[in-house]
Amino acid sequence: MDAYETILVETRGRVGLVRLNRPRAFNALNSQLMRELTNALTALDADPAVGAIVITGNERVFAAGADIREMSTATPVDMLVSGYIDLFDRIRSVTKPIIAAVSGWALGGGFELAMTCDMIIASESAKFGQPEINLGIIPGAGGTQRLTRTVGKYLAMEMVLNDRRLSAEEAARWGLVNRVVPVERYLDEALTLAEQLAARAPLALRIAKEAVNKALETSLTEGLAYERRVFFLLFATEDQKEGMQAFLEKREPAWRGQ
Ligand code: CO8
Repeated sequence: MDAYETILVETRGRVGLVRLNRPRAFNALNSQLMRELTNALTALDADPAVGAIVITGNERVFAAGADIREMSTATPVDMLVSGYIDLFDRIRSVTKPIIAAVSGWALGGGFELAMTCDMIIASESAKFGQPEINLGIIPGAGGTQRLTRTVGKYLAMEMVLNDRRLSAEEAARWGLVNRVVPVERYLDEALTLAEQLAARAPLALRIAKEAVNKALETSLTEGLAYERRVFFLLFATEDQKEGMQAFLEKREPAWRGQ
């Protein structure tokens, strides 16, 4: 693994675990952290020994957003040339499932990071919000788009325009998180879910992620046609033969990712 200063990276079995680690700045996502995070995710995505990834912070904070200190004097050209927000597209292009394990604050870019992940496990203390309006800006890494697609126009308007924050329970009610668990268990819960995912047929898992994401980006007709094409494609894999044979022979399949 590369040496990182703002994140901690380890593998547990077939799960890659990335911890955001700027506790004194409430894990504010400065450009160094975003670069290190995307480099780590790219490396984990390329590692055949890893099947799924968990991103977490600490019990008190997932991430309190972009680093306001770093951003405060930026010009539009600085923001463009730095490629800072483009790094979110690299996270989005990771092929393996990513779970955000969120405890405490997930604000601004921190909430956007969690929403860029594929599933969210929240601790009872998790709090979600898009407070950018207080700084005279708006969300810039998907907050107006992913949030609205998930919770609909009216709540998104209140959160983005008026800094309405959601408790973990409210987030669960609005379909923003997969489940809420006690603070002592949120990371274990996310790791267990990631282990289950990592044990699944790798190519089907990858295509399943792509297909679900497609649903957010296309019309129903296009999405259904896409699903059918990739469904057919999986019949070219050894894992499809193995999965069905194992079912017929009443044994566990041995996936090869081929
Ligand atoms: N940036 C920089 N430093 C921060 C940030 C931040 N986002 N959040 C907290 N800190 C620092 C504080 O400055 C403070 O540092 P110091 O001790 O040196 O003064 C330390 O963390 C602790 O913060 P507080 O004293 O404020 O702690 P509280 O417990 O009173 O409050 C909060 C915690 C509620 C999290 C509070 O710190 C807060 O409101 N933070 C700002 C949240 C915010 O506005 N986030 C949005 C930022 S803008 C954004 O994300 C735009 C996204 C653009 C694209 C995405 C790119 C990643």
